[in-house]
Amino acid sequence: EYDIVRPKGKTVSFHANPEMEKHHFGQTHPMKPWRLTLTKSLVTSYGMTFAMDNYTTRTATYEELNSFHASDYLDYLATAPPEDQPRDVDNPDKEVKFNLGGSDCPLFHGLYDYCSMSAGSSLDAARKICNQQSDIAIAWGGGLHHAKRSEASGFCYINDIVLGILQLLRCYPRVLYIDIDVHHGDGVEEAFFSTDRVMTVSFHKYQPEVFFPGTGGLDDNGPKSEHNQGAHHAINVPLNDGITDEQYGWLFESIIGKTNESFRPSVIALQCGADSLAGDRLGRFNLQVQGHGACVNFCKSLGIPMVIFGGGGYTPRNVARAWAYETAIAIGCQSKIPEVIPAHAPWREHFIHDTIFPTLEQILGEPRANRNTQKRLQEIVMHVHEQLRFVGH
Ligand code: V1S
Ligand code: CA
Ligand code: ZN
Repeated sequence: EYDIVRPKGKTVSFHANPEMEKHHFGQTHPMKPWRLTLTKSLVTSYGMTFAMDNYTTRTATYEELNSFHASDYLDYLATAPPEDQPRDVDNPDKEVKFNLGGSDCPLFHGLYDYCSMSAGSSLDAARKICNQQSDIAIAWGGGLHHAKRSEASGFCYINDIVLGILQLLRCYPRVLYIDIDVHHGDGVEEAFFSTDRVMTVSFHKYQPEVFFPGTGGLDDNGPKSEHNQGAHHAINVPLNDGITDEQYGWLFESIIGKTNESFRPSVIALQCGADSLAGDRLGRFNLQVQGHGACVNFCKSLGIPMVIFGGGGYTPRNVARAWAYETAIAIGCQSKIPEVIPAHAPWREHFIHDTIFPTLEQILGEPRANRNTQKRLQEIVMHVHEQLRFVGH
């Protein structure tokens, strides 16, 4: 019976920890960890769990987090009092130094556990790829691409992607990092800025001073010195509001196809932030579930082992739709999933918001005006292809 659902060859593993989903950033904060519960509920309702290896992940250890993050930062993260408790009079400057406790990165209850679970799922996924027990390993609870060595940023405290890639580098010579979150993957780019073993490619909305984090211009391609091994190994694809599935798909295939030929990665790390979907609370793009999923499908078609991470995504029902659809792509059953979300799906009422017959591939949100001209997109592809002339193995 398994053979009907599970296509030949590919083993997919799904890494999650239901405890992570119970944490709260605060009532008005856009990041809602329960979107992971909603995602898992759809995945289960469609019967996809039977076609994957499912793991409840452990928390990452202090030593594992320490392979990227500084000890003083981790120590403070582990002991900082939650916001509603008396302030730490001994450490007045630390919250400022580490960017903890503001509105973007609040000190909520159980923060350290939440971070260790997110990192644990990404590390477990990377290890399954390393020991070749999995061809595609999925960690929707990861993808927190803004965290720095000693600083929280943009809802991210621990950079689980950097930890996962460091793990992959122990077993594979070259890692291609691809980031389709609407924000620039600055933390991952910075961590691997000086190495030619990791190539980072981020697609994002770019409008410095207006849109977070303000970095990731077309000309930011790694260290300027040719003597630095990381030169030309950062690719940035700065976009404007309202990009469509068609334009994004063309860009993605032109850029990732060529990057794959030049860099010849041994493994792919794909951050699938769902805030690039239409109707996102923070995002500005017009991507539909199909267009977002097409990026996953294209990466899968390259036939290289892959770790898939989550990331941003602030309209929970759409995040769950996209990540359930992309789980189906990983398994290879996207054309077999029934159109209407199963009536028995727990949380189905969240999807009734759109229509009484909700589907995964719903038209999402009101479209925004498209500010991306074909001429500009062609210029971007030309620039990237020029960069890739310097990259070769
Ligand atoms: N855009 C945006 C945005 N919205 C918020 C926010 C809103 C309400 C709250 F209660 C708390 C925060 N913060 C921001 C951005 C950060 C976006 C992070 C995206 C993360 C990711 O999807 O890439 C990966 C998980 N922060 C800012 O724009 C910074 C400010 C400059 C303006 C907003 N204020 C609240 C903080 C400072
Ligand atoms: Ca991005
Ligand atoms: Zn984002």
